[in-house]
Amino acid sequence: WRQVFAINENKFPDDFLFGTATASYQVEGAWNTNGKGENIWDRYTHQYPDKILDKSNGDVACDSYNKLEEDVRLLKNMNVDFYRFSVSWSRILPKGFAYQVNADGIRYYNNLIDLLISNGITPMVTMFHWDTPQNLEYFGGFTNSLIVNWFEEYARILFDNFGDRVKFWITFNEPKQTCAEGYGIGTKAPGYKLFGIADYMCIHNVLKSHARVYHLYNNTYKETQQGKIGITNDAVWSEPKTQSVEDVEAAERGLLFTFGLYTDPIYHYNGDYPQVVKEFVSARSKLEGFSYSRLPKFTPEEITYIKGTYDFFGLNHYTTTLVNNVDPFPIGDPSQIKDARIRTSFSPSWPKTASSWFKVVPWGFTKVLKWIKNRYGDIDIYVTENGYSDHECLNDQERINYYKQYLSALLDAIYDHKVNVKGYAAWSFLDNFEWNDGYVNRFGLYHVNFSDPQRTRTPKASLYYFKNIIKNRKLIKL
Ligand code: GBH
Repeated sequence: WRQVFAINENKFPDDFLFGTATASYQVEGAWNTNGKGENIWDRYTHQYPDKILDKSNGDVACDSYNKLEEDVRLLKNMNVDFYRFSVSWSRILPKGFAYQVNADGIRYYNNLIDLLISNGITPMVTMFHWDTPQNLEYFGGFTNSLIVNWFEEYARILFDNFGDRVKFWITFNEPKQTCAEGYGIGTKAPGYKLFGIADYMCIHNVLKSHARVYHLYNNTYKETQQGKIGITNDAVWSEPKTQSVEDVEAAERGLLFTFGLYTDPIYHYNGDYPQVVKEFVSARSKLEGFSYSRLPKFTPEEITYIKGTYDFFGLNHYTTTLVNNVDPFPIGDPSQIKDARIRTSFSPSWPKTASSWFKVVPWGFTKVLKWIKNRYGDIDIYVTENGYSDHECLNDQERINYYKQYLSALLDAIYDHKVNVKGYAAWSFLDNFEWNDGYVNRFGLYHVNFSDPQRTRTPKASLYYFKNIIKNRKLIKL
């Protein structure tokens, strides 16, 4: 017999990149000035303020639109290698369509990109972080398959204007939220509730849109612009609640429904949705009286077209749930949870955060990274978001503790399991508009005072901690 020791290495690889991330609606503000058009988050927060914990919105947010020089100075002060931000589609195309380009939007992102580069910071640009132009939503948004063309037109404008300097593109941030929360359970904009139906329509079109833009870049821009393009998905690690065969299978199925549904068509060597997802949705649809599966089918050509459309794997990771198997739910309204036949819960022993969905489970991070490598092979992974939520506070020792534990778990994945993690972005650079949680729950390394018209930024204790890790390229492990 022999005991296996973890390697316990504490240094990040020499070429490892550190960054921090934000998203347009959460930080920019300037929602209706200088030519920007309305998007679905403008509409949703104005129409249903009650859906936001403090009835707030992103009208001003961190006012990053007007504080570009200051923000880049703060980023420079952090020593980050890259800054991940998203472009507001309706700031570039106020009507959603390409017939009207807002010159001020182009100017704004040009300035941001130039300023980052002149400060030695690499821009990593997300094309879409949930803020669909309202005009497109009138016609179904991501449930309309024509969005594949609309998104391609938008992407072309981004490549034409910014691709000479942007070498790192992410088409979509977390399609799961756009689809399952936007059109399924309806807790995010546009707030429609047709779970198990519209969410599947949406993911079908997101995947096609992503693939279209990957091919556009690959065929038309890559040779001259020499960048990388991918997509970011978020994984909640699914841990079996018990070691019973049923629960072990349910946990794997849970991961395939909440993550593999979005990632298999792109990264799996067979392409297409996971087999178990296709089977469970189809069987349940039949029981409900559908003559076809609620999960749309890809043609063989589409499977091939979508498969392999990545230069890297973008991963957002925050937390873990316990998953157990459940008997078939009684027939009623369809839902993805009923399709999956799972129930999720948290262990009472897991430390809480300010967000109800979020407990601290560092080992889940190692497991999810291992799972990706096992299922999809040795792909370069960029962690495009990871971070901790608390309430307003400057001496944020719990956030420091979170980063220490999760970055340790990441090093374990690199050294103990040879997972190719190439970079890591802390969420978030600034306290910002945290969607349904408004300004109540905070993720920032810099505190932002939202009652101050200046939106003053102040470093938190965690900023100094993170900055030190970047400087030393190593971690004092627990
Ligand atoms: C990320 O999503 C987002 O990309 C980012 O914009 C956001 O600020 C950050 O997380 C922090 O939330 O309340 O039970 O309906 C992370 C994944 C999954 C977080 C679903 C919130 C809501 C679950 N998210 N979730 S619930």
